[in-house]
Amino acid sequence: MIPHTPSETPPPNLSALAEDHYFSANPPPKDLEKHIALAKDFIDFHAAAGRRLVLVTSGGTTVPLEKQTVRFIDNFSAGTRGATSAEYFLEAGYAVLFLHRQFSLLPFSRHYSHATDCFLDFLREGPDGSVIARDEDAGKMLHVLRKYREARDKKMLLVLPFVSISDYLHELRSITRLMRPLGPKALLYLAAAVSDFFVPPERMSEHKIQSTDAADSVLQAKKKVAAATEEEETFDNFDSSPKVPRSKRLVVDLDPVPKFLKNLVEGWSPEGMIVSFKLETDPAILVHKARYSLDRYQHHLVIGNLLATRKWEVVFVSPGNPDKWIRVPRNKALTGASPSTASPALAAETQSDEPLDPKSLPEAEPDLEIESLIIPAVSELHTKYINSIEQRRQQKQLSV
Ligand code: 9Z3
Repeated sequence: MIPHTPSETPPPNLSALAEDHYFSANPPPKDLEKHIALAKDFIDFHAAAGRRLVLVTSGGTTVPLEKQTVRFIDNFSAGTRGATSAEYFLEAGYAVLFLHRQFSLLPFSRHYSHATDCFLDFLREGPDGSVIARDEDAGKMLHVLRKYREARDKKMLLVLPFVSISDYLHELRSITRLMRPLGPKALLYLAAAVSDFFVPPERMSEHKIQSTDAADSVLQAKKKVAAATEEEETFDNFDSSPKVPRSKRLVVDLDPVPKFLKNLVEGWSPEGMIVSFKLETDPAILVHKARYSLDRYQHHLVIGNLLATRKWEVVFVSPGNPDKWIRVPRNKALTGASPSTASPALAAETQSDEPLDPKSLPEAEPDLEIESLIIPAVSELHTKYINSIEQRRQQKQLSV
C-alpha cells in the first residue's frame, strides 16, 4: 500500500459518496417532513425525560417497477418480529418509535389482525344491538386494549409507516439523525426485511409496463414526438432481442441497494446502540454471515435467524462474546425446569450451538413468543453499553 503524503488529495469517502448519490437520485416519500416533525417531538420529549428510546423497524420493503406504481417486488415479512418486539420493549420501559411497512402488523392490534384471527370473530351482537367482545375473548382483549391505550396516552409509542425501499431509507436516515440527543440511550433495532435490490429511477418506467403490443401504435407516435422534442424516456427493462417476442417477456434489471449500515454506525447515529438482524435460509452459513456483518459494519449486535425456525430460535452475535442461542423451549417439561429434570435430549438441544432441524419442530406456533426472551437479553446488553459509554465519558473528564 502506498502511504498518503499530506500534499496528496485525501481518498474519497466512498460510503458518503454512495449516500449522496442514492439520496439525491431517489426522491423522498411525500410524508417525510410530516414524519420528521412527529419523530422530533417524540424523541425530544423522551430525551428530556432521560428515557431509553428504541427505533424498531418492521415488515418488508417494496421495490417499485414503475414510477406510477402498479407493480412491485415484495418479500414475505408480515412484521411479526417487529410488532411483537415493540410490545416487549414497552413492557421493559422503552419509548418505541415503530417504523413499519404500511399494512404490516402493528403492536397490540396484531393480536386481532391476522387472516386467521379476524377481529370480527372476536365480537358478537349484544341484546340491545351493541357490539361486544365474546365472553371467552373479553379478558385478553381488555388486557391488550389497556396496554395499547396506556402506551398511547403516555406518549410511549409513535407509529410511522413507509412503503418502498427508498421511502424506508429516507425515513431511517432522517429519524436516526434526530436520535442524537438521546446519546447511548438510543437503541436501533432493525428487524425490517430490507430489499437488497432495486430499480434505479433512471431505468424506471413512468407508466405501467405494458404486457402486450396493443398500445404500441400510440406509444410509437408519442415516442416520435418526444424524440423531436428530445424528451424521450429511456427505459430498458424490456428484452429487445429479436428471438424473444416483446409481448411475452419482461426482463427486470435490478441494481444492488447500497449498504447503509456503515453510514448509520459512523454518521447518522454514532452514539446509539445498533442491533441488526441477519436472515438466512441455509443453516450452514447463518452464524458466519452474522459475524461477517458485525465485522464489516462494527456495530453492536447481530441477531441471526433462519426463515424456517425464526419463531423458535435466534442467535446473538456480538463483539468479544461467544455466539449465544436463544430458544423457545419445545416441551412443557423444559419450561421452567432445570436441565437435570428435563429430558436429556431436549436439554442438550436447548444448549446446543447447532441450529435446530426445522423438520423436528411442531407445526403449531410456539406457546411462548420468542421476543419475550429476545428483548430482555437485548435490554441487558443495552444497559452494559450505556454503562460503558458513561464510564468512558467519566474517564475522559478525569483525564482533562
Ligand atoms: C429479520 O431477520 C426478521 O427477524 C424477519 C422477521 C424479517 C425474519 P417476520 O416479519 O420476519 O416476523 O415475518 N429481519 C432482517 C432481515 C434483513 O433484511 N436483514 C438484512 C440481511 O439479512 C441485514 S439488515 O442482509
